[in-house]
Amino acid sequence: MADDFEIVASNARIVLDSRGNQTVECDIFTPYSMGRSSAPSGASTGKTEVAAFPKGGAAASLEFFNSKVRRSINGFNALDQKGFDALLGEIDGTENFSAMGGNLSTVLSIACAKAVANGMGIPLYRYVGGMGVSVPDPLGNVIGGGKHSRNGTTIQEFMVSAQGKTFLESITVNSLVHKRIGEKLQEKLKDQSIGVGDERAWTAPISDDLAIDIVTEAAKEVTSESKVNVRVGSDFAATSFYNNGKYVYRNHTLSKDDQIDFAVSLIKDRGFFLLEDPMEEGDFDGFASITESTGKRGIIVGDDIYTTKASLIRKGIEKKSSNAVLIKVNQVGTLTSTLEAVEVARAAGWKNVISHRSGETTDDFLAHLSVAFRSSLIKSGTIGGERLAKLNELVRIQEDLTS
Ligand code: 2PG
Ligand code: MG
Repeated sequence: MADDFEIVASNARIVLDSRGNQTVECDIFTPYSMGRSSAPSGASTGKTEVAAFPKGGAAASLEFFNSKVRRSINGFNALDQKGFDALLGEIDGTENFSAMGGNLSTVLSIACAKAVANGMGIPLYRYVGGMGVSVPDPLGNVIGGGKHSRNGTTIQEFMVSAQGKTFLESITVNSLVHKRIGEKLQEKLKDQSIGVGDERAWTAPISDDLAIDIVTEAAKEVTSESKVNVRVGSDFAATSFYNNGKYVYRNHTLSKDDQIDFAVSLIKDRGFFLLEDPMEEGDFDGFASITESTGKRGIIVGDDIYTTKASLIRKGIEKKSSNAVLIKVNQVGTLTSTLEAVEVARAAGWKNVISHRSGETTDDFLAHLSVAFRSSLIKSGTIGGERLAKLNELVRIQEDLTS
């Protein structure tokens, strides 16, 4: 059996992501199968996440692959995913994949798993997740700004999550809300410019308060028209506007305590169901205050604060900083480390929310991992080919699981 899954060849190349930036793609071959994966990249990155590329960018990663990786992984048994991921760490030789870059380690790790799943003739979600799998709800970005656009809200993302009977119904309703918001912005701003950001959320030079009004209004209207409940959430990406102990918004500035009150009020007074990174990434205690005050009413998700690292998630569990974790494979660089993060969170009773990056490719591995990890939600935009690559694959996976 092992021989059937021996790595007999591998290949890497540079391709473009949805922002038009270079990224890496990799193919791994076993005697009877192939796995291919390409890597996304973030713009609002956490301080502790592995860097996507070494100095020199995607070209330096490719050079590293050709000189150091290709020969070293030849002959390795791809069935041993843990061993393969450990080998990648050894070849890299640094603590955090800074020699090859987290994007190269990620695509090698995922391509290895895909090669095995393809060789076994089973979907990736089944190979990684076994029998206990489930389809998440979609979480789609509808209005945004921060580091994902040039002239949008201070808060990075306002998101919606419809609870349809099927995944298809949910993403259809999410996209109806996206459309409705576009109409509302047009109406309000008349001839001022409206655009879309990196994740295809609307961007406009409006205050965060106005964005909150528009998104909650649109969600309410679409809920009553479609009879599908639409929930509203937000990724503050608060580190990106934290300066000298203060949270600096477009038109005003908040102290740490005021920021906590503002975040809590979104859940308690404005009906938000989810907040991601409401405080800057080092503030485990500020996160904990929000989580305590909102209790069971809110999903408080940590992204930049944990960067998918089991050790930081453990710290968050100890401090009761949140009740959910955002999962991004290329923040840690391997499938094995990502699985560890998911397991640590699950053991504490936390939810996991799997996430795209702002710069995406059309690789759909995220859809499969969301099912394998039994994620509560998958954050992957509402429209746009690179986002729909994941969402439409989940329509197919649900069909597969229910037929
Ligand atoms: C985030 C992500 C995805 P980026 O902050 O959650 O929306 O952004 O990929 O730029 O880190
Ligand atoms: Mg985030």
